[in-house]
Amino acid sequence: MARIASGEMKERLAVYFIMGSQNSERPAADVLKEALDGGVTLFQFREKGPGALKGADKEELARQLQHLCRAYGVPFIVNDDVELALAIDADGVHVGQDDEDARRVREKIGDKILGVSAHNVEEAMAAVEAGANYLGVGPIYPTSSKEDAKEAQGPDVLRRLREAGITIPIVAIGGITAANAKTVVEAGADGVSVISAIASAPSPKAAAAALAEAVRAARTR
Ligand code: 3NM
Repeated sequence: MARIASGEMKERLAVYFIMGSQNSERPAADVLKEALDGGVTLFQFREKGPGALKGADKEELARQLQHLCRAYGVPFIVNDDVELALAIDADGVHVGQDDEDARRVREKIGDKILGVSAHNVEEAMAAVEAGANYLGVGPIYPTSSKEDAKEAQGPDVLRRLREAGITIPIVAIGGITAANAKTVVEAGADGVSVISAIASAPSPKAAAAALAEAVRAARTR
């Protein structure tokens, strides 16, 4: 796989859905299928927190969700598990600041997509140096989907990163909904990353479509 071009990455980040089995009472594959029907452009398998699957069960669910993503032509990213990503030939890996070092991950995954969580200019610059294809920046708004989330930063953090000269693709995360998606894209994000706005929605399909429309409208302004 050739390393993804920045422009293509920005397009792919429009509606970035993140989910693990712990994020919905419903089967993860059902939720993901509906979300893909609604227009999700990138997916991250994040099997983390209380009740998360491990070992063979985790790999089995990963393969099932990856199969779905492939059917829709949507890249499949694995959160913080390089071995799993390599075992199933995922399209990429996402790591946070407390996970495996981004530079080491880049060495292991070659040209696969590398996403890194960054909370400030210093972390963002280090991630770019390490070879990140995109940055996940958050939490922008309060979130209840991540136990150890930092304090919400507001959309201004996106503006600060852009003003500091960070040009690589950025996806905003944390408490994002169709109602505030426009604000974060206008502040400098290329797209939005969500768990609950889709996984907890009565209709994941309608929720994904609403997010896609909000991002599209904000981008063309
Ligand atoms: N990472 P929701 S916030 C997985 O700030 C994750 O890095 C965050 O879930 C960060 O869309 C978060 O339900 C949870 O708020 C996002």
